[in-house]
Amino acid sequence: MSSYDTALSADPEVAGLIHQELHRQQSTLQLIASENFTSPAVLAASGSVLTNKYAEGYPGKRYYGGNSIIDEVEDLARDRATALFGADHANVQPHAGANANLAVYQALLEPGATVLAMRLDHGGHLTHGSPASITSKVWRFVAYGVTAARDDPERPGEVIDFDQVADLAKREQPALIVAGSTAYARTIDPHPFREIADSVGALFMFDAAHPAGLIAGGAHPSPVGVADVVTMTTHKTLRGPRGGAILCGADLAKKIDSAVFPGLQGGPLEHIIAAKAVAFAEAARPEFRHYAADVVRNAAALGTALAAEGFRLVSGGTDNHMVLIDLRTFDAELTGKEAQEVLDRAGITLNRNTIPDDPRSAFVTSGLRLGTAAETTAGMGPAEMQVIAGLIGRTLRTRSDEASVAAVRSEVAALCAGFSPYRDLLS
Ligand code: DSN
Repeated sequence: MSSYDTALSADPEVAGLIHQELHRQQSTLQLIASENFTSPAVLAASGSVLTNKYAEGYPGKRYYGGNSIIDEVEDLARDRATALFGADHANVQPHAGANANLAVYQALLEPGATVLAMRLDHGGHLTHGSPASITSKVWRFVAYGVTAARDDPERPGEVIDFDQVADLAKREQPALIVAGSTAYARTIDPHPFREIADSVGALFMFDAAHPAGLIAGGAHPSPVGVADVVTMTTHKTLRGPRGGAILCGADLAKKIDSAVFPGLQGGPLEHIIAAKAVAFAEAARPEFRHYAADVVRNAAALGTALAAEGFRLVSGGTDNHMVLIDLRTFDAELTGKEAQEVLDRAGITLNRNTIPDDPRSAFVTSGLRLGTAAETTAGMGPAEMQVIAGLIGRTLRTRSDEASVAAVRSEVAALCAGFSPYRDLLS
């Protein structure tokens, strides 16, 4: 029995659930684009005694005693983050990417200020001004989107419409322009955003929640030094614990720090900050560069294989860790909701997603979003991506036949058995 199991045996109910989830993660395919498998070192730091400590404030300026070691932990995380990304300043306290974004808005904007950000149904995030988010109640968001889809394999469209960004910026005079997305399979070049922001005197925030690991690993261009502020999550392609971080120049450091604490959050999660430090160090290693390149290569292979199954790739392909597919070319009747549910029964975990100008609601959708960050960590390569695309096609073609879906589930389990990121935790 591992020490992990020994400790958990004190609560068999929770232990049982954790084991069930561990088994699910290991025996089914994890293709949610925002998920990954952290290293055992990240898991260990997340489950450490650092969770016991109250540390409101920042290193050297805490409201509670006993923080000399905690200060070293947080300094280490900040130093590793700034070294990894080449930034002047890092705030590693945001509990999530959403908190990081809110803190930046709070630091840089007066209530009611205008912000230009990506449309939710074209790939933007809830905190980019969704009517359901507090962001839209405090600030005035104006949305830009992607260009129309084109029937031209050379220029398929559905890429960020920079003409529209420039026109809206000129007309609306935003205080802040936000780049970044949760469902956009192409590289986001920060430079055109910078030029447009400068042309209207706006600040520029790059939300790198999804590509942070690809940026750290050199597979995508870095917005650090181009944008005024970069926000990110630490748990997606960056492969750290669930959480967020903010990078900025020395000029904005004080404003950003004050906006995170005391502006938005209370006591920082120092166990998670330690785990972020572990992840930043892991991402600085040469092997992480290979990992980032492999994630992109696997997404390209998955996209090509899915297109061969009859799915339309939104924007015609992918440059990053995700593939966004339009189900309607495969089967006009099939919704994202139904596809997600039947694929779940087949052991293929992914999420339904709206596609640009989706005629169906965000709850039903015409698309699926898939990502390769987790299964690349598990060791899968282009050959497995080909197999996965075939299993997805077969499941959806035979979706009314539960025996066929069950057969796929067995094949998925057999495939996953060869790629177990947590073999030691199971033993
Ligand atoms: N839930 C995240 C994602 O899946 O992209 C965004 O918050």
